[in-house]
Amino acid sequence: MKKIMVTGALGQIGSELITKLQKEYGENNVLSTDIRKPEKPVTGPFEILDVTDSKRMHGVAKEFGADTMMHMAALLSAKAESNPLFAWNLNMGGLMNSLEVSRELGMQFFTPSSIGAFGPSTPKVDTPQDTLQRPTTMYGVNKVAGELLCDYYFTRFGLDTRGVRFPGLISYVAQPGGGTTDYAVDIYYKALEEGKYESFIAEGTRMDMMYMPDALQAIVDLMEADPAKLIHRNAFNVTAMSFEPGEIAASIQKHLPEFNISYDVDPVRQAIADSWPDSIDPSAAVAEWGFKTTYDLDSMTADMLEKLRTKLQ
Ligand code: AKB
Repeated sequence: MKKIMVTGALGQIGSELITKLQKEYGENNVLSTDIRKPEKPVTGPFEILDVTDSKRMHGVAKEFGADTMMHMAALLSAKAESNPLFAWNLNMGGLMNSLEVSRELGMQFFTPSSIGAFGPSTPKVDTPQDTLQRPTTMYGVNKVAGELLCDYYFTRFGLDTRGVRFPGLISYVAQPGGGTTDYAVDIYYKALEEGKYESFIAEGTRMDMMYMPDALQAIVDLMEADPAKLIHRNAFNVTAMSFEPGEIAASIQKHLPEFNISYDVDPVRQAIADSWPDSIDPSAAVAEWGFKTTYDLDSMTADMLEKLRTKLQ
């Protein structure tokens, strides 16, 4: 049975990932770590950990007997743009430490990259797995450097590194913080709470998205995949859908006909979105480890609204 250590366990992905991993591998085999104290008790073991503290990271991983590292702690795109130096130190320092600790302790390793690793000169539609990557954001620079570092640790040290390029992730459990795709989560809350939403992303701006259950399954499937079949190891394009704000609004209107969307575009987040692909091609992930999704826009909307209704009661 795996013994998995998760950094950033209280974040948007981390908080659902630990529940999924506990179901798959057992509650006591998943160690949650985060720089923050949990607001409510978490199930399973938990340790406070600042990922820039490599000594403590090593100690915590060793004491737990971890054989797998899932490094999720990172600053997202919009936040990184407002504090680029801090983003570099956290995103790159945290990644370097978690790779090093994994190398020292012989662990399997996962970290997510992002559609943010692409830039304005990348082909915008059906963005291929292997293509031009000249991002114009600090987050994107971090993600490209991170993809290369993970490849380096595999080829140089034989570390079993694996990873995906996530699109915007949508979930009802934990809110994202500081991302460009966050509008696609906010919109569901506001639809139920206020019946309207003012989007900071302009009409017509397409980005890739995925519902959280599909994202979590993708992590488990990639980590369990036969290494002999992996031509790529890190930074697999994965996506479930591509839409623009008007289309998600229309999907919500099928359940809440009175709902309406208006626009007050944030220039910083819009510029980031404009530099990212409209849609990426996940065929390498499909071919090499059987990547698949179960939710499209309408089935995700139905589930989000149902789950959020209960949550907001
Ligand atoms: C963000 O918007 O920064 C993230 C991402 C696509 O990596 N959700």
